[in-house]
Amino acid sequence: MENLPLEITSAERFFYGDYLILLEGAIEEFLSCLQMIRRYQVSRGQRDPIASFQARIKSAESMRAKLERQNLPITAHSALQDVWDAAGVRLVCPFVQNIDQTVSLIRQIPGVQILREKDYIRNPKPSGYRSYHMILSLPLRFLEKAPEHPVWLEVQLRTIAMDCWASIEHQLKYKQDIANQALIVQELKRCADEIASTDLSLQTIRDLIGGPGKEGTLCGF
Ligand code: 0O2
Repeated sequence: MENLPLEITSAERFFYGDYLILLEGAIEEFLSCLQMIRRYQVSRGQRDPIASFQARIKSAESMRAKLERQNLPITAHSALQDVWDAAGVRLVCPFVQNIDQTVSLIRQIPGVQILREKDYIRNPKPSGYRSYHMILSLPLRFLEKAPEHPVWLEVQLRTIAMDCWASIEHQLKYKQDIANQALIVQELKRCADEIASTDLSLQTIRDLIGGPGKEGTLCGF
């Protein structure tokens, strides 16, 4: 995933064509809404539940490979309608509890439509991967009329520690020619479990320290 501004090459412009602006719009709408939520939370004396974020348009190469794997037409239309992560935002939170808080804030965004949620924190993947995934869409205010189909956005939420593990594991996945694959996979899983345990300890320390930062609502006057 890339930091803003979005990194878009001629390959993505060619593949997504007229749909590219909708994907960019979906990311911008979500992030601008989220930025206001964060500012609002902080203005009310709440702690900011988000440490950092990244956004990306899935590369044309990666999207083509995914469509092919799923036996779907290799078209921009299918990329938007059948695969829902052409636009993606990753939110990185300091503490595990911030993830639940942010999910509930996202659910309250006016006009948000949630297609699917996957909780890989309470149900980690066999690799040890932990994250909370949401597929959602928001009204695109810059359009004169709503598009024929929703423009889906994948939001991944994880802690700083989970993000650290996922980034390193993602890099290592590309090294297919290494010996002892089974041992490496087992060790990575062990690291993920240890990180999860550390996350719980950090949350406990945060709770012991206390202070402001209870769960927020968007309109909780
Ligand atoms: P990228 O570069 O992040 O776009 P599918 O998308 O087909 O794999 P599904 O069920 O639609 O399957 O999506 P899933 O499994 O909920 O989430 C897929 C995304 O989650 C991946 O996107 C990764 O970003 C992340 N992810 C899932 N499992 C792992 C894992 O074991 N390790 C790491 N590091 N990341 C994981 P992409 O498309 O693979 O890549």
